[in-house]
Amino acid sequence: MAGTQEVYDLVVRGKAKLITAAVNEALEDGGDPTELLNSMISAMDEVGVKFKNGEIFVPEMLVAARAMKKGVEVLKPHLATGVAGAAGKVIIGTVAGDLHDIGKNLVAMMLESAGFEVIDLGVDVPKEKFVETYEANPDTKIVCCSALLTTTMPALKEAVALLNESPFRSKIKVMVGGAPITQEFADEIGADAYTEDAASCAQKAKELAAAM
Ligand code: B12
Repeated sequence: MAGTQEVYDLVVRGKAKLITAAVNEALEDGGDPTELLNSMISAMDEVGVKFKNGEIFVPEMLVAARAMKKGVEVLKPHLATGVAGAAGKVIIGTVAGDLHDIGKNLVAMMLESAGFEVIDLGVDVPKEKFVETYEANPDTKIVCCSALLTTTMPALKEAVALLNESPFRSKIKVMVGGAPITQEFADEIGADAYTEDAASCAQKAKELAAAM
């Protein structure tokens, strides 16, 4: 679809000013919101490859991220389906030292769409903050931690360890994710669940919450 390709290109080129109109147009032309979202995710993959190959640098990654965020804002109402808050409360954040939030934001958006009330702690979240936020919201069912850098995988491990030591551990489920995370790592650090993407995270969260 032409609109999907255009949206992809605008993210890769970091054209935040043009993307709102392009996404709106693609939707008006009957474009599928999920397909448009997936094209933006693939665009970020291309940006990552270009960065790795030294073709672009941090500022270009940043403008691509901004463009994606703008595009996602337009898509958000088209992806939401569930009744807000009905499925329970989720705390989410990107771990200490890590500033990547696009994936975490998508997970938060999908969880909201699945009917969860999401408390989003943002990026660079100290491990204690996850615990304090639970203590202030003891009706929370799931805590989600995201890490995008191999160098912040230890911070993810520490955050999960602190949650695992907490007196309320049996009352919550801990989910982890992010590009470098694997099922094996999730098992090793004692998380309850890992999924590869935002849609499967929301699905898994629903299953976990229903079984609690
Ligand atoms: C955009 C970007 C940035 C932006 C971030 C802007 C923002 N607001 O997020 C900026 C410019 C700030 C940035 C900075 C850096 N970045 Co960067 N960045 C990226 C890039 C291109 C895209 C990330 C992204 O948004 N992907 C799209 C989203 C949708 O995917 P995702 O995050 O993986 O999320 C999905 C899943 O993982 C999952 N998920 C995510 N969280 C969770 C949580 C749970 C609970 C679950 C279940 C699932 C889940 O669901 C999501 C949706 O499906 C990646 C390359 C890549 N392909 O990942 C590099 C990349 C992650 N960055 C990298 C690097 C090296 C850096 C810097 C160190 C660069 C530097 N020299 O300064 C800094 C570090 C800053 C810091 N302290 O965090 C490397 C990491 C390498 C490594 N092995 O760790 C990558 C892989 C690029 C590369 N190929 O080299 N970056």
